Amino acid sequence: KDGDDGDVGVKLETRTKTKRPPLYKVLILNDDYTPMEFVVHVLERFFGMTHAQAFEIMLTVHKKGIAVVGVFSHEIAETKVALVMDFAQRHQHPLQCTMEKE
Ligand code: TYC
Repeated sequence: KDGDDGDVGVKLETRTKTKRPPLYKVLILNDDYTPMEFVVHVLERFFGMTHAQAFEIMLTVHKKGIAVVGVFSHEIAETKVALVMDFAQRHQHPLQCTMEKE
């Protein structure tokens, strides 16, 4: 006897946990040269903020040095960063925008 009775086990449970894709924070950094109005415009234009929201976040960045302006999938975050960096560069402002895994 080898202890193998030939019973074929049947898996009764299946995975119910669905893996969600990681999210990324998009951050705006302070600098000494980019005009406040330009940053407010960027936040309205690329992040759908109202003027009041945009002004508040801009002031937070101005005072604290950095702030999260949105949380997105990798592809959307990458696109936002590229659009903001391109827009700032075209207007010759040193504004920096980056992303980081949440
Ligand atoms: N510090 C800039 C100024 O005094 C304003 C500013 C705010 C720049 C936020 C960048 O992400 C920024 N003109």
